[in-house]
Amino acid sequence: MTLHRTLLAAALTALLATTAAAQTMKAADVHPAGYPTVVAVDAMGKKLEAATQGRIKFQMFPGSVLGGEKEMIEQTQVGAIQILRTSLGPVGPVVPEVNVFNMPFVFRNVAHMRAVIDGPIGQELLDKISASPARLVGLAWMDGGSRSLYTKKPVRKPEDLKGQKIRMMGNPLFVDTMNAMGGNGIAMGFGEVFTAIQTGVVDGAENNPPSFFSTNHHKAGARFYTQTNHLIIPEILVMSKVAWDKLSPADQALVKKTAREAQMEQRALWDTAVGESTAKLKADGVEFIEMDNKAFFDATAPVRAKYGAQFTELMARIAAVK
Ligand code: BDP
Repeated sequence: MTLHRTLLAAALTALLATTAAAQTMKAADVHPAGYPTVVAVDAMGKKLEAATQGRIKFQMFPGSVLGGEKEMIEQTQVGAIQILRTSLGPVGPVVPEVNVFNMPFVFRNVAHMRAVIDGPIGQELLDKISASPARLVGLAWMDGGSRSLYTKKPVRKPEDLKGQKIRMMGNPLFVDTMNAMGGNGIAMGFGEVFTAIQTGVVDGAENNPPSFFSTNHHKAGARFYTQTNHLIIPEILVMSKVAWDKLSPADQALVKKTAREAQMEQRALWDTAVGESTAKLKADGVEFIEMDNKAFFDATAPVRAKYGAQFTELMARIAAVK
């Protein structure tokens, strides 16, 4: 009897140990299969599966099948999604400290943004996310390039945006940015923008070339792409704190290492995607309007003053990064 009990207890403990160690990680992205972020995170999943002999199983859910970005962030916070690739934009409302990267013209160009995210400031922000009450663990950065404005009517200066409704990501900072740029910012989920442009609910939106092209927003009627480069927002790979806490320290280190490799892999894929999507947009008849964006930079100074007041020191450090 006692022996039976002991054996049973041992068997139970062993069973519990394996259940605790085995994990299926659901990874999510608004972008479709083949998009640089999805390809890089998929590769990360394969590495995790191989390195753990299948103890960690990885399943990718691309194309917003698990919801819009705001909903996916919420699902990650509660542990229904384990790994999420998201723009940093909609993370701002849950971790306000990240808004320093979400400000208009905070980075001089994409190279500057990369130097910042690859360095100590980038790591500090990942750590701030992990330490915040948001129940997210910051794993790595990804590249979201530079966002510019696309509209049905040509825009060359802030005055041309008067009365135009422009879709922005869900964060009051972006609505303020568009209002300062001369238009009317409307917060809306990524998946609703095509119909909104087509039906005239909005007159345009803003994004980087790969997203502009992959969503076909030019086919919904946005034919003019004004090179404002007003937002250079890094994207981020986060893990649910719920899932993170279930990993052994060794697995946590493995997740961090493969995430960091995914960051660099995505960057190479990204540069190719920017070139290809730019060429395809042009071939489809989209007019790229090159102009001096200083008027938009100047117009957004009050937004940097308002949101940047809490980040003065950090912004000076960002500006000092070569
Ligand atoms: C894309 C980002 C994606 C955002 C989307 C948007 O990669 O994460 O959801 O913009 O505008 O560039 O919502």
